[in-house]
Amino acid sequence: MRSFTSTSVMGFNQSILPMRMYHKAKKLGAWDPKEIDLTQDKKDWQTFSESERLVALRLISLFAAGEESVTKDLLPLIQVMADEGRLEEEMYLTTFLLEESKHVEMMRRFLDEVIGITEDVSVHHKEHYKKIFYEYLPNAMARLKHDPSPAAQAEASVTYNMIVEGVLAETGYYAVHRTMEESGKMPGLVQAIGYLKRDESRHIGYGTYLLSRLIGEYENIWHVVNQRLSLLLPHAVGVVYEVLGDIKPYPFGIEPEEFTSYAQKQFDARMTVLERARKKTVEELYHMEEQEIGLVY
Ligand code: MN3
Ligand code: FE
Repeated sequence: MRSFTSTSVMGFNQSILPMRMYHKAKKLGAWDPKEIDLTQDKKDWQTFSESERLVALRLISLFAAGEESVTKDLLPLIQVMADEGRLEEEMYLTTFLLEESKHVEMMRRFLDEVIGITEDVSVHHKEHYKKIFYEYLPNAMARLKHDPSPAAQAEASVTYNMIVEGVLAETGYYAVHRTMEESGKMPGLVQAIGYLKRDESRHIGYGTYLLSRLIGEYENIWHVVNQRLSLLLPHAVGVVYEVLGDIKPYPFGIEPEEFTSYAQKQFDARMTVLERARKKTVEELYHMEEQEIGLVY
């Protein structure tokens, strides 16, 4: 029988973490990629050296397809939550999908208006990047359409939230900070990345919550999470070398090792949170605090 949360005696479960994140997202996710001023970025681009241009173009082409991937691939997870009757999670995930759309919109603006590309820039996607974005991510998310099991959900969320968002996107944002923000270049890009980081902090927070909940509810999930992580982590680290490895001297005075160790640090922080989930009750996991999942915004 069809039933409605909004007309039930209880109404929404306002106290669970995804519902609190839904309210946050409505307020904090309200920025418009169209309003970011890219005039100075365009001028700065003209002053970049060949190697600086190459690394910036690679970064943006990885970001653009990465944001497009997460926009394309999220729907099966939303469907699973809807099918499980988790209305509060579904409501949060609608903000998540809108935000990914805005991220890919923003990245295409850089390619069009700042760099002015005249060719298909997917030539910058190399072996490790392709493994993740052409294969592991779309396959793990598409699997949910016919297999919504807890193990499949965990595998999807590890790939999407922990590796793609938690390690790759975060490391990419850090790269923009180290190359552009610290040298006072590309203020539009820096401003946009500031917004992206806030949105992404909620997305990763949701993944941390989902995985914690699955780990707490089902015996075998911890093992699934660990296996998936060890499969993907080397590819995530490999992407750093694909961006920087062959450009000598390294542009903007940066070294790849700084970024691989940053990626590792991000990863360790997420693992600490997930490990804690094993000792918590399911009730506690539904009501985790924002700070516990590393949510800043
Ligand atoms: Mn994003
Ligand atoms: Fe995201």
